[in-house]
Amino acid sequence: MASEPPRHDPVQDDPEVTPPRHAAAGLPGVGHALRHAHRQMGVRRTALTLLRVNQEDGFDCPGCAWPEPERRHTAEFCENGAKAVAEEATLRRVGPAFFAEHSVSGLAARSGYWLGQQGRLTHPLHLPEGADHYRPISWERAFELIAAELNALDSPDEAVFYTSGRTSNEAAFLYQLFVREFGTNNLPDCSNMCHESSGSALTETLGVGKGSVLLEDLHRADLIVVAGQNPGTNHPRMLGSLEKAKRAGAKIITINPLPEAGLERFKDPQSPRGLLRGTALTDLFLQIRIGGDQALFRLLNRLLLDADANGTAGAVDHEFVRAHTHGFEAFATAARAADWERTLAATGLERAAVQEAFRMLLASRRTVVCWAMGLTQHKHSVATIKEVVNLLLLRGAVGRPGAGVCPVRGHSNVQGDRTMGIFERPADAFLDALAEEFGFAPPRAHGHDVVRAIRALRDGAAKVLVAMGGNFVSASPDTAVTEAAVRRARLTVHVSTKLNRSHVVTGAHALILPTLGRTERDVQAGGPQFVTVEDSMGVVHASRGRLAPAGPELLSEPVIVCRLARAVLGDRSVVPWEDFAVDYARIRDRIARVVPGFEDFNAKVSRPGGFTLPHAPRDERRFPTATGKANFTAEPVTHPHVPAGRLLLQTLRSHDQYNTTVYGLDDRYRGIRNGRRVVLVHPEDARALGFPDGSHADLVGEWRDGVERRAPGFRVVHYPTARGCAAAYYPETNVLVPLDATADTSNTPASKSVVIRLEPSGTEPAGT
Ligand SMILES: Nc1nc2c(c(=O)[nH]1)N[C@H]1C(S)=C(S)[C@@H](COP(=O)(O)OP(=O)(O)OC[C@H]3O[C@@H](n4cnc5c(=O)[nH]c(N)nc54)[C@H](O)[C@@H]3O)O[C@H]1N2
Ligand SMILES: Nc1nc2c(c(=O)[nH]1)N[C@H]1C(S)=C(S)[C@@H](COP(=O)(O)OP(=O)(O)OC[C@H]3O[C@@H](n4cnc5c(=O)[nH]c(N)nc54)[C@H](O)[C@@H]3O)O[C@H]1N2
Ligand SMILES: [Mo]
Repeated sequence: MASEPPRHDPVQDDPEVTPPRHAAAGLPGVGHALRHAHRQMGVRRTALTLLRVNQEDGFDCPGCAWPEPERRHTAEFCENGAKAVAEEATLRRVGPAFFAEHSVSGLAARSGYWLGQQGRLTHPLHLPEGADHYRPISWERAFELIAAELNALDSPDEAVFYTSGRTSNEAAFLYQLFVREFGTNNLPDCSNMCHESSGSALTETLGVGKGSVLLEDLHRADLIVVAGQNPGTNHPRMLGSLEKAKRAGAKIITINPLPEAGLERFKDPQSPRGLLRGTALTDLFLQIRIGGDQALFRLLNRLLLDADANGTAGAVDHEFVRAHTHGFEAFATAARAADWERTLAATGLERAAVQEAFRMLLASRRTVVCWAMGLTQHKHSVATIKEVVNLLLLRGAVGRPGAGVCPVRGHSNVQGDRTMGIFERPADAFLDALAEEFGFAPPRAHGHDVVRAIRALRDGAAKVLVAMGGNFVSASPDTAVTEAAVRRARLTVHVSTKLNRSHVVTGAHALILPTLGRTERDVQAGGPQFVTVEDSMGVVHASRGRLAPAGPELLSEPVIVCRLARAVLGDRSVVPWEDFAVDYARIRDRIARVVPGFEDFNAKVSRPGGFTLPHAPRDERRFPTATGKANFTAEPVTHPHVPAGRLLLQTLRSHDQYNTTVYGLDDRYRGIRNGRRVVLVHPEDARALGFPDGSHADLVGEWRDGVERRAPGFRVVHYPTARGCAAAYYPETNVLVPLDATADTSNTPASKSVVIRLEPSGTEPAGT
């Protein structure tokens, strides 16, 4: 039997701390996953559900976007994938009785963990203006209310339409179609806070904003660099790929301010040999200072250029540089001039370690660089990723088997959503294709990304927020500012599976529209439906849910969009919404005619394993950039400035959460149990600041606007992070990330480089 949700809300948690682990997964991981799943869905449902994850006739794991291997295990999932599935397939429910009992103001005082643990949403709900309780509402009436608000706006640009990254290709395509026919490009998405910096950097330099490697490239690489990523927690199946590459002879360099257990040693629960001994993964660990990666890659590039000048054959792939690149001279001049001492200081590394990395690079013909949020969430993230590209271009390591760029995506369909047109700055070619296919004129002016959407809500320029999934209020930066901005809205609407804080911090009135998850059967008038997703490597495949829906009232995301669009647009729409809701193959036929690479979509996706989207740099060394070549760039090297006595805080994930969804209060690999309000600080820094291990501190943000941002009551944990750095979990620390502290070009919140000071908990801030 599945157990009840927690009665007590551990808002005031009490962390226990033991030393960090040095290996990931193995039997303990499987045990944890099963215990968690049993709690949420009981033994029988657990067995039925987990066997369907990532199978060819099953559903795509809602955990992460790491691709499935060609030869799949019967259990092609991982501990954290199992937790993500259990979270959705839980037997717990929150229906009308729950909302009659709990007021919205009462729920707003609960933790996000408690809210999420209550179970699946089962009924459409309305919070009327001035009321403090959600009430059940019919779907029809809900759509009428949204239509009335949207149609009363002075301009379509006064509405904002957010998307999180679990939405299927079919739902995403319809959603952007509706939003554009309504008349705006205000389509912010979670990608704006995630890999936008990767997209910006790769589009400018390589012409395609996606990764250029397939799984087999990784398995064939000589050298894999894993920078700013914690796959043991966030992409556990990637460890299996790294292990496979290792066994074929690959070396691995890890660049991270934290020694992450998963990258040290991996015990594969799917192989008896791996379970016992495990595989040491990292050959060279570079414990970088937060934000020091651009400097490190600049030094490596300088070493390669110096070696080339000294006649080391093969240091620079001149043939590739000549044939395929642009801007080499300007870049080389800047890189040769890199000042060793100053640049090295930004990395916090020893010179010998950088030289060792350089020797490993030189020995590798096929190099892949993988990265995630540790590279994308800084002010200089785009410049950092461009420096990574410079290195790979020097080595001719793009469009060569076993080599390339590998931004590792987060949400399971975040890449697909963007391919489907969820983008506030759509390309003209995409809009032309939409216009041609459907016969209306899409708006051309660019829309709001997440940060600009928050400003528009704050300033009263946006009045309606519609969210297709996600948890806008908790995922966004500057919690106090964001919550106040959202509360100014006329109407907030969330299409959701689980209760979260965005349902209780609302506009004047609010709607919750409950939807099917990936694991659930989706039957429409045209028969059983499946949807499609695109993984981190551009492979598109089908996903079929098998479980009975969490309640009879639920509608699928595509149907919600179709009915919403009809209610809002009425006869003025030229799109056959009702047809699309009958059979999703009809949506795919339209996608096939609008989105390049999807020709013959329905036929291709019915093949086992799906199909791989074309990628010009990978497939033909063709670079669709402004210059028609792969672009070297020469950005000035910078790093975050940290005044004396201050720390640079990164806000990251524990092992027991999925973004704002908290599964539990443990972070097993880091040795933290039963609590989330911890701040990890190097022992010497902590002592110098007067904080012994186990003492309590408020984290106080320091930003040029002088506004005090405070996250109170964190247990100080002495931890082997890089000097001058600190780490604490998101979303508890989002209150510290200023709305205006964003990455250049991509506008991604700089949530991995927040300057803070520690103050003893409970004391008044100076001057008050
Ligand atoms: N179980 C689980 N899986 C997930 C998620 C989840 O929350 N839970 N989230 C999903 C999503 S949306 C995403 S985007 C991904 C996120 O996957 P990750 O990017 O792995 O997530 P974070 O926890 O933010 O970890 C960032 C890593 O970068 C390191 N880092 C921080 N700053 C720097 C820096 O300046 N330089 C370098 N080199 N490293 C740095 C941190 O120490 C940490 O190891 O995971 C996806 N998968
Ligand atoms: N400080 C800080 N802030 C960050 C980050 C960080 O590292 N540090 N990371 C950023 C990143 S990388 C990301 S991607 C964002 C994440 O931002 P979001 O994607 O907005 O947040 P999630 O927590 O993933 O959203 C969880 C909610 O999605 C809903 N949901 C789950 N499955 C489905 C589904 O199938 N359909 C629908 N309609 N709803 C569903 C549930 O109601 C659940 O409560 O946060 C960003 N914010
Ligand atoms: Mo993400």
